Amino acid sequence: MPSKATLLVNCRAATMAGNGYGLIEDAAVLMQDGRIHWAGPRAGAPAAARGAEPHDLGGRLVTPALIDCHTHLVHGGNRAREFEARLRGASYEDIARAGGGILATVAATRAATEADLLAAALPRVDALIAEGVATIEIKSGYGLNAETELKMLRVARQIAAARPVTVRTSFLAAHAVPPEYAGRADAYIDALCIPTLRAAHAEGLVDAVDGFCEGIAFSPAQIDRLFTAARGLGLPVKLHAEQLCDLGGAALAARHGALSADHLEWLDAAGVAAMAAAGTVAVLLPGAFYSLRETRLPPVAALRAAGVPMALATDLNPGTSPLNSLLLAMNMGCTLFRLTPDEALAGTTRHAAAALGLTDRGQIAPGLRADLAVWSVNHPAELAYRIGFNPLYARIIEGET
Ligand code: DI6
Ligand code: FE
Repeated sequence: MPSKATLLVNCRAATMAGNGYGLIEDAAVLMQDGRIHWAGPRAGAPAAARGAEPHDLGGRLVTPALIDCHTHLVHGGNRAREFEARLRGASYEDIARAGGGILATVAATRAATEADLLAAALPRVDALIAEGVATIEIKSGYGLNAETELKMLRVARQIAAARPVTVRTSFLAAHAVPPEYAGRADAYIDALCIPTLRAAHAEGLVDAVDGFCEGIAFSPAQIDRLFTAARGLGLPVKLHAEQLCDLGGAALAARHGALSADHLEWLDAAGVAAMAAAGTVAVLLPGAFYSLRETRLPPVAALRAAGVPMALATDLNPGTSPLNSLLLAMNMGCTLFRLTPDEALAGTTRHAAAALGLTDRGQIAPGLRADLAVWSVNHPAELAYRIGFNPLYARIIEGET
């Protein structure tokens, strides 16, 4: 039996369908069976709205629920001591080469049980939910052995059962070379990453495959082999590319039809063109830029001019982006990267959905999931404008308030 329809009224809607906010004054949104049935000016509501239960939003703003499309929020331990070391002058690469950095988190994550990892992750998830987030991407990549990579992905799946949130997983074993394979990155990709990917996929744990293509991590040739294996399994790919140097990672990702290339501070014109041609989303991560005190900006104007969709995410991780706020990522996207506030909101809704290959959310449009956020603000620019203030009033998940 179809559920009773609900009609949101006395609100403004930023639909994020098409360019800009898609702002509708005195809007109404008709929801039924977990989906958006219709949205538009209240005066134009269809006949079906008449029998719906009205829900008065008191003049508030309704947007698509937010999507954090790049996180590493399942991990053991933290790296506050590394934060201290960097403030004393050590660079991120110095620390990584000395066996700290990612490998410190690998040791802590290997030592943790599934229950430990879940208990540590849930408060991070809850903080995102409290900001109107309804979909979260979570990567593995702090295991670097089969047992721990699978453990991380199972915990990510458990989060979706424990909280009202959609979780999309990315397999990121190609994140760093573990001590067991020191100096043997090729062997690590072929003998560990690819077989572990097959095992994780067989368990239904993988929604996409990611990698870290950097001088301190994996070469384009190594990532190319991993991506070829991923596509052989029918899995989409995405890539950490051009964060610390330009290896042509984004162009490689685009050649594999990647959903996204992420970071991109060192992206060049050829990389922009390759992403535009492939429809690959640029995921910008101002939290990492800020934490590493980087100075080289991602080529936002060139991405915009080429029509490359830009998403924004927290990159929530214990090393380079201990940023547990997507609203703050939106503010940083504007202040640090010069995105406009409507680009920032598109970057955490419509384009974030595209970065995850999700076509059923990220806009207020008929047929899409009724995952919405209701904000106590007048204008959507306020979402990116304030720093350290959360105006969320309510989250609506599949039409349920
Ligand atoms: N890029 C990042 O920003 C994180 N991983 C990656 O590939 C950093 C991960 C860490 O330092 O723990
Ligand atoms: Fe990352």
